[in-house]
Amino acid sequence: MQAPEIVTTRRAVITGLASVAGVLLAGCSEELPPTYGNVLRMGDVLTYKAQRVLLPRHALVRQYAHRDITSIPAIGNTDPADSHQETFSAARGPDYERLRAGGFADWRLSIEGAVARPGTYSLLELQRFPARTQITKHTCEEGWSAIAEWTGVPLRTVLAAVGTRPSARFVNFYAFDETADGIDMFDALHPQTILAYGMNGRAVPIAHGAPVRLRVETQLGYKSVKFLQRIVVTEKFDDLGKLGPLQGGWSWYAGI
Ligand SMILES: Nc1nc2c(c(=O)[nH]1)N[C@H]1C(S)=C(S)[C@@H](COP(=O)(O)O)O[C@H]1N2
Ligand SMILES: [Mo]
Repeated sequence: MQAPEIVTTRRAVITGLASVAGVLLAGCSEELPPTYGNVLRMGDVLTYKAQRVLLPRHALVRQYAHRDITSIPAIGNTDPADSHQETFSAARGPDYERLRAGGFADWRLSIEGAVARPGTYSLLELQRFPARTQITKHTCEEGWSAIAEWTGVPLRTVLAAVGTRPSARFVNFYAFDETADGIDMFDALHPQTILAYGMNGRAVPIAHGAPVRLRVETQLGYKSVKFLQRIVVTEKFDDLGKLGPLQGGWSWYAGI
């Protein structure tokens, strides 16, 4: 019985935050992601409401200067419309091709699930939110790293706009290729977790995830899903089946 112990440990750490204790989930072992957490993984069991209280606890990852920017390879899928690529989606690849041909004017990011106001956002609508620009190091699980500048809207701004339900615990991201991945509320509300539409001062290039990609600066590269199509907020853990990392042998939590 590992889960109750985890909950006890985490509860001890946040002693004094009575309002947080009230929204801790108890006895939810089958809903926990398969990471054998320590206190840093408290996002796995804490709800949106609890994370709002804990927001000041977020430590920022290192940010770099313009002179530190390096070249960055395009890795994994580099064009969701290309049927020869390993993660090509017959269902969504042709949609991507059509949207790209129109300069992504018709692209809409759908945000649904445990939110009060599910809906869709155009690129322009995302760009109307206050933007954040950060120069960060991308670390790929294959062993390389690179520094680039990313501009976008903090995910937490968008989550606030759609009205994430207090009980929500995870945010899952679906791409135009056969890729999906998820993060807990702790990383979703991290100030450096952004929906990026700009890279090194220009629009995100196709190979790097156009028109909008996720940047999760606290985790390894594969969690930063490119070519975003849909975001689903959930109360329960979802391994995302064959689209997700686990069935391919990767960790769900890939903290750096
Ligand atoms: N949709 C999608 N997102 C993805 C991938 C992918 O193949 N498809 N590859 C991941 C991996 S393993 C890495 S290292 C980064 C690479 O981002 P880059 O191409 O901008 O360097 O994107 C991640 N996001
Ligand atoms: Mo990667």
